[in-house]
Amino acid sequence: MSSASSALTETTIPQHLVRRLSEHGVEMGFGIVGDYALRLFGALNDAGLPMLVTADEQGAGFAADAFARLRGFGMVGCTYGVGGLKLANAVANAWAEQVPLLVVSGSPGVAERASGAMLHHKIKDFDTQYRVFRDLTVAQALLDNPVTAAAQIDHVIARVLETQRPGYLEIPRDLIDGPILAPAGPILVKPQRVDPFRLEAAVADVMSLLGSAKSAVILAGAQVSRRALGKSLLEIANHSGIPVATSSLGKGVFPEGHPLSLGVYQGVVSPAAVVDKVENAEAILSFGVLPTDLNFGGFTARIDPTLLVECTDDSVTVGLRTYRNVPLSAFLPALQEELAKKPAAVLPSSNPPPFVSQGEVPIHVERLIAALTHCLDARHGFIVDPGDCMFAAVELRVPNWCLSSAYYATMGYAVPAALGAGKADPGRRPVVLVGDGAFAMTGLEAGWCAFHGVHPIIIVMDNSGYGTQRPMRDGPFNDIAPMASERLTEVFGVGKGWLATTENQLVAALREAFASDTLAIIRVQVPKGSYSPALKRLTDALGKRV
Ligand SMILES: Cc1ncc(C[n+]2csc(CCOP(=O)(O)OP(=O)(O)O)c2C)c(N)n1
Ligand SMILES: [Mg+2]
Repeated sequence: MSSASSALTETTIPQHLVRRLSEHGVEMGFGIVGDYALRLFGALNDAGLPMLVTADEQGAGFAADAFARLRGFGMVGCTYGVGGLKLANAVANAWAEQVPLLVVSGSPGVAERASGAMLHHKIKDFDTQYRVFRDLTVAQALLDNPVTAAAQIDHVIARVLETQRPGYLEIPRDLIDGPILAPAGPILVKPQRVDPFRLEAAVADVMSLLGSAKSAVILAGAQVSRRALGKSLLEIANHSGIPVATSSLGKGVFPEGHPLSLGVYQGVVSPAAVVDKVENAEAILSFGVLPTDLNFGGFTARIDPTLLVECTDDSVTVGLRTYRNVPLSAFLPALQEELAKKPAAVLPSSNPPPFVSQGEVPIHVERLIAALTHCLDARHGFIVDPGDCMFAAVELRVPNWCLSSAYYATMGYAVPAALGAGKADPGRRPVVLVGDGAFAMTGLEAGWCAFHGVHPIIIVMDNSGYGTQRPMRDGPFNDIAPMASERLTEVFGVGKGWLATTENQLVAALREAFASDTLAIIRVQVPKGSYSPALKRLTDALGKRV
């Protein structure tokens, strides 16, 4: 049983769902309607949960995913079959990257199913979509019984929040308006298991390691933000003076303008100075880093396991000793408390060098990154798409949150994510860095952002195709149809676009776009064959392996 109280109130499935979502900070969903979902979307809207339409279901999924990354929970809705399966890739991304995203699909009514008729959008049988989502989500329910519907909703939401993985609800359209009984109290989300004795021992072990090590470094990962531990991390760094690198997926969990920030550590992908600092430290505190190939630069990271403290969602391992049932969520605050007993460190100061245009010269990838770094401040959040943009962003300092599909690496995440991010954190304007190939996939969602009052700055890095693939194996399959993406603002009838082919044009476009408050699309043409230093380092190291 996932509910705290046995008192019951009469409600409906959509009303109960809206109540549960609002209890967990979700006041809107994203999605595309259809006849199996019309009553559902209507009832959700009537109950106070607007469903924001996007150009495509995958875009709705990415928008809801970004909302969930920033708010701790998000919801996407769809119609049956044609809508649900288009969402599958976005939900796969949420599973892989541990995002608490709830999928709610309308579906044929219970009575319609009983007839076995060949209804539109049906695939093999009525449960095909359910079976697909069973593989992509942590908990699922077909709400075909009003007696159990509320308990099923509560169970799925509790599992999503406990595990930080997506969940799935399917609602037959003939059960939308009928009465159900639901518990009056809140959902019981099981706290993570913590062994207090092992927690104390793990903290003591790490304190003793830090006492003897001449140098230490923190590696922070996405789990820090999934478990809302950013403040604890900041306090630990501020007080101890230990420098912080993040993983690629964790970029932004520590402010990169902070004097202790080393930026991203990603094996050979990172600049040599960062690699030296991390790999030569005498103690490496890894907080919630998922051990993925991309996080570790194609597994080129060289970390001595005997110097590593690895803190995960359920254990702490110090060298060769593992403390089970010591989750990161308990360990970080406990370590923070222990460190606070020691005198505070004096922090160094950091000033990134200014960017000065070299005139009417072509723009190379690293110069784009240097120029962009200077535009970002506390008013912005950053979203980056896979491809060379993501590798290049290793050298970019983000002052706040950063969102990306940095493990599952699905192209086309960034533009639709701007909608969800802009809604989840209306105080910050999303700045998107995306490749021309990825923009071709989901760039139309930029118009939907503006339609819903979100006005990102979108920088399309146009390197004439699938640049990331070229150094590994080039061919006509890496060439794509050219697109004047900056002119889309004319098509949308909102915002402004720029084409920048020289550094002077880039500086002018960035200045105007950051000063404006409408949708901005800057297409930055870089010479074909211009790659980020990070991608060069990776392909040099891995070229023969791909
Ligand atoms: C949905 C999806 N399809 C295919 C890929 C494989 N892939 C990885 S990078 C890449 C090229 C990306 O092109 P672009 O967005 O222009 O960025 P660039 O590599 O040029 O920097 C491709 C096709 C992927 N990651 N995601
Ligand atoms: Mg490209």
